[in-house]
Amino acid sequence: AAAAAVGGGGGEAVPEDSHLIQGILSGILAPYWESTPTAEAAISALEARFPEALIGIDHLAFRTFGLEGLGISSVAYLFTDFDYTRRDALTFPAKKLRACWYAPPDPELPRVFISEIKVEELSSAAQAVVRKYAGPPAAAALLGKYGLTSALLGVTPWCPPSLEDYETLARESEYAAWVLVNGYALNHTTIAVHRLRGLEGGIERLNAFLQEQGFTFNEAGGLTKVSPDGLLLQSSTVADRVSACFAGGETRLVPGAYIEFAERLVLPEFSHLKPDEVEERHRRDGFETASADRIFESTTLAAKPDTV
Ligand code: OOG
Ligand code: NI
Repeated sequence: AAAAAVGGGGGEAVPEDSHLIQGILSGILAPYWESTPTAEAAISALEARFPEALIGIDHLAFRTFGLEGLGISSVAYLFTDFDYTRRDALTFPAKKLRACWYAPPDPELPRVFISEIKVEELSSAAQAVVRKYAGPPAAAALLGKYGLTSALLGVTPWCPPSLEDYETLARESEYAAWVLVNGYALNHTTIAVHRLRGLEGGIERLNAFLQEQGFTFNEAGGLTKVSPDGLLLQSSTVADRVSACFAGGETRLVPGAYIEFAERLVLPEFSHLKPDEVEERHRRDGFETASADRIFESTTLAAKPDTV
């Protein structure tokens, strides 16, 4: 499917020096399209509705355990190696999370949002579960080093957990439980709504279109999350539930990945530009903590049986 494309917007050719990172990202996306039917279906619906549009990815997001060797840096190195720039740090005290986003070296590549759970702030029972699968520091460093390789292969770097351990984590942090069963799998991909040629009415119209098609959105904090400056608008589906195999041979449906939509409006200083003069750099960049806080709940909502 065209959904395999990683591409940014604009429809320009992919620069030569992006070839390898584009290939790696396509590889990381492959298991995501495979295990997230809602994402694949949303892309298909958009392609059918906007046949002339080149569907671009605004950002990709990963989740990690914030332990030495396994945290944000165990994903970030791939991007900084390919000239991404580390940008703002965001914190989510109630969820015990921190995150950082990385800007691409050219607008054809997606931004990257990487978060980690502050393991040392969890209860001792939950910490013991995380440390059991991460192993002692040297082992954890090895798992972290090959974390993205495991993402390419569609496996977790650690052994399948026991159902009991999974439930211990899930009771305390849905995020931690998500990382335990999903590992370095892509958490979500985000469609750049502002690049959808032919869309009138922006993200609100897009949400309505997808809701009419039967897609279920994360309505925590409202259907569309709007930044205080009014220039970054985001929405997301409730995560798909995926079948996870546990150490004792049990299988359960657990929250997997989801798809997000982001519309970046033109910054006031560039409002004089004609629509065809507007480039990605003229639009609101970055992320918004309050919105992100609710977008994290796209997987939490999938953990509730009544949303199946
Ligand atoms: C990340 C949630 C935040 C955004 O764009 O602000 C986010 C996650 O669920 O891991 O995606
Ligand atoms: Ni996101």
